[in-house]
Amino acid sequence: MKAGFVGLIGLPNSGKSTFMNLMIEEKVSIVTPRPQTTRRRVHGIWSSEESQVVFVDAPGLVTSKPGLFDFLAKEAKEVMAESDVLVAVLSLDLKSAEEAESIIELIAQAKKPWIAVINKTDLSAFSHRILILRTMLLKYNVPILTLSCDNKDLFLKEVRPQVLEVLQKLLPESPAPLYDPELYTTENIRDMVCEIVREKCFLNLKDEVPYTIAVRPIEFKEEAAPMPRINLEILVAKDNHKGILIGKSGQLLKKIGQESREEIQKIMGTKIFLGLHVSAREDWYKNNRIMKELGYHHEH
Ligand SMILES: Nc1nc2c(ncn2[C@@H]2O[C@H](COP(=O)(O)OP(=O)(O)OP(=O)(O)O)[C@@H](O)[C@H]2O)c(=O)[nH]1
Ligand SMILES: [Mg+2]
Repeated sequence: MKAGFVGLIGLPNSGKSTFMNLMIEEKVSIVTPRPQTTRRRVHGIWSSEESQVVFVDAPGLVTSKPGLFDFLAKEAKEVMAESDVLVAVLSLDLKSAEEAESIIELIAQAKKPWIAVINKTDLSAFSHRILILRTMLLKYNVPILTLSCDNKDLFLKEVRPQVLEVLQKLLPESPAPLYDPELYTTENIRDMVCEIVREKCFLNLKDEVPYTIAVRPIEFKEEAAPMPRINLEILVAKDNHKGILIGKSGQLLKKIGQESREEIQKIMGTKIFLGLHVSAREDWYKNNRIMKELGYHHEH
């Protein structure tokens, strides 16, 4: 059989997480309209009798800056190093052609089999860019798929089979699947729950506040009666962000809590108790201990 890791590499906001979720037909990676949503690599698994594709969703590539951004850049590069096949996720709403070119060059330099995905083709105002990107890719002689993640039904019916066919040709031979074919992710439930809350924070906030939000468990009792008991801490990096997140008479935090609970209940298949506690830790992303606790940490 064929099995391997397929790393999704691209600029922030190009649609990597949306693409992975659609490929495996499960929501594993959080998606928001903001760049730099994904912070850690997330595995999404697609299995059949003959093959297993382990998608590795990575943070968008950003120029290295200290702290959190430095972690994101390293994380994306590690994903490139560890993958068997790479997918360059390019989107039509990119800021400049140079940005796309630098991603393509970086991927080509990795000397691994790769394909290019040109995403967001539904944005018709940018249709002319399809040709620009195709021309840019010509010299690499790699498969190019133009697609949109906007129409789920069409994606599942037409796009997904094409992507899988192309990827299966590039995957290495393997004596057995890499993971239990029943699994669709290697993420654990705690991490998924924290990510859902971070997504709802991002979706409900404006300005720069959400970039510096992190969520971690305080209490996670799946066996509690009468229902699982989950208390989470939402870390903000500035004291004044706390009030913004909580909102007037707690309305915003309540809304974030309700939206999160609904989604968590769906994936856990049971009603839950969810408590959210906001605390300010000045510039937590510069604090190695907190970064490590949050899993934003590299061994080397
Ligand atoms: N119009 C349109 N929007 C899309 C498409 N694919 C993704 N999006 C939107 O683009 C935004 C970013 O999507 P994500 O999947 O979070 O992008 P990402 O590449 O994972 O971003 P980072 O995690 O920040 O690197 C979201 O608002 C998506 O709904 C598409 O094909 N068309
Ligand atoms: Mg993402």
